[in-house]
Amino acid sequence: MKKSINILFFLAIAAGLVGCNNGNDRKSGKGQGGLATNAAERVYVAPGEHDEYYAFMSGGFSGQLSVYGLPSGRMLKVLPVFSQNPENGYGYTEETKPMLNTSFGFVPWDDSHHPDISQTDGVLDGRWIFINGNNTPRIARIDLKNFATEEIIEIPNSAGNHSSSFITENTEYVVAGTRFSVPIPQEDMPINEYKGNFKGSLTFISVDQETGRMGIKFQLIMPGFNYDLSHPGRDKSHGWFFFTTYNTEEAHSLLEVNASQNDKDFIAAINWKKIEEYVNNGGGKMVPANYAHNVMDEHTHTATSTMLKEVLTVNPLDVPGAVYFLPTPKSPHGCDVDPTGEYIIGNGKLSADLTVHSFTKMLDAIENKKFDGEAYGIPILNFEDILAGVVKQPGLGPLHTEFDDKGNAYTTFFISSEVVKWKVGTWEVLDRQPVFYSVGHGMIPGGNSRKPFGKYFVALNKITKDRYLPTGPELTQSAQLFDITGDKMELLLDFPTIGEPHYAAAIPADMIKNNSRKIYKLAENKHPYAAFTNSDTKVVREGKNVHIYMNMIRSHFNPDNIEGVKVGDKVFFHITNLEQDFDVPHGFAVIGANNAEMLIVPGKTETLVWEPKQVGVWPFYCTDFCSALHQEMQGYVRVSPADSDIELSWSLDED
Ligand code: RUQ
Ligand code: CUA
Repeated sequence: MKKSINILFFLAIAAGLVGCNNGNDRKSGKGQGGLATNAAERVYVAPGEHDEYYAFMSGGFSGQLSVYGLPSGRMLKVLPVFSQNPENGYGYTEETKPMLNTSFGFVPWDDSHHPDISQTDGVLDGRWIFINGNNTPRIARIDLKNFATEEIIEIPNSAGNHSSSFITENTEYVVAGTRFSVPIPQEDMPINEYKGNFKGSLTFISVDQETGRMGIKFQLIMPGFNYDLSHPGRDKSHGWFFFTTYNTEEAHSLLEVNASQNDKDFIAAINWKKIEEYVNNGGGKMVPANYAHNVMDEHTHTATSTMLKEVLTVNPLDVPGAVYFLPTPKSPHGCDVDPTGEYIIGNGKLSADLTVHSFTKMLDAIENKKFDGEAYGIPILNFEDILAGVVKQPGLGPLHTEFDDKGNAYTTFFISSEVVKWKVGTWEVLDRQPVFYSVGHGMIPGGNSRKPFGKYFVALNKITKDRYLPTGPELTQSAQLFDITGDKMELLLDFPTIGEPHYAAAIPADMIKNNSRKIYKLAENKHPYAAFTNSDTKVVREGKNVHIYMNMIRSHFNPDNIEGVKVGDKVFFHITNLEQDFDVPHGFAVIGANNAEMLIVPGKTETLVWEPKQVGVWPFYCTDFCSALHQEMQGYVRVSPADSDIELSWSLDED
């Protein structure tokens, strides 16, 4: 019982302090933390004008990624990633279903947390954005030319893929770390044998610079802690990767108490260049595994899923000098590296201060063996010898730190519900602003790269309470936009978000918009069921499978009358959108389909399966208002009894 008292006491104090610190601001949001003057003007993007930044916000439990414009806060698109999306048929069409294949079968949902945009020389380059699936461990790559998920790789030997997906400064690797330690390989064993037996994997996925293709290079098999967040070293610390840990107690029950016993947990510092070299020279152990690698082909518009059967694992003890532990107070959550690469910030959730480690001192401590014991054979560096400084009493419940272009850091505080700006190097607190309410991540465009763009800070809040019109018991979560160009942060705007955004990433619009695809060229369409001309259109029976080769153009389907389908058939509507103009998708829906509609963009072919269950004549139609004659864009399928001998036939205007 005694051990739980400390925690409760801490939380009670925390709650008390919140009350006296911010009581007034928190109620109205219009006190000293209120709105900047002329805020409306500063976020106003006139009709027809474009926003200055794209912001990509994780959807959390929606499993998606949403695209916003900044500073307006206008939502532009939801990009389907790990969850089926009836809005465009992602995860419902035959072409996209393989994207959601895993070793557990078809998994049409996930919990997406941390988007990270690809970089070249430590600067955002706008090629791809990566995001993690937390629940069934996966990493996705979204192409920022197509704004489409093009690849998903499952992570074996992982569970709660949370310290992911962060990339190195030339996008050499995207990294995935396990939150839960588990038996590796998985096996049937008593839970109370966790300690010493469960392990945590940190996975380094290489990225092909031409195609973006991902492949697991190696998995580091670490002690059974929880690996919470991570960030790459950059500039001088390029070649290293840092992961926060909690539950170094290796508790397996009532973690809120049992994983809060140690005064310090660790940041694991991983010299991935050293491990890469070891692996390139034949090091590591190939072990059996089973994980899906799903890739979308740009020309057939079809994803394939391949099950991979082995993965290269590395025991940290086999690569001396590659892994160290940096003691970090009280269950650190965020693990952030400043733009110079010198400072590594551990945001201890239960700590009163923010701890900043020095990379230079870390190297020196390694060199001079300034160790303070070891954990499972991994050296623990001496805390005082690597400490760069402490931000004293900045707030309560620090979660994440982001950086601007002027040497300042911005840390979010969940319990005291505020963002605190402090000076990197002097550790002095420069400003604090309340947020509404309970901020998780914060985001500055480029704020986790060598070149932050500054200008805005976006707070990603968990709770909105009174900020918007009530919508029943479930309220929206929200983002708050601050102008950070002056000495004081100025609140400009609240805007609602989709799902629960954990992290977000933003980039100047110019770095993406000119590259954005307008159409898929029909001439490059290699889909095996594409139908370009009237003579390509047909209906083919293969046993109980009926394949309809159809196309669409304003404002009809070809064919639009089909007979000879029977109850018990499986009907494949393969539809090619013949339009070659920007912004002319057509949709397709058929009565009683057990999936969704599909939205087909110009030049693409997509397939929806329909299993007619009732005899009759059933309509299908275009779901996207595409012309004045959109309502005319329709057709019929005649469905006859299973034993009928009506021949297949198809027509357009009785041809
Ligand atoms: S987390 S709110 Cu999933 Cu990044 Cu800290
Ligand atoms: Cu095509 Cu509406």
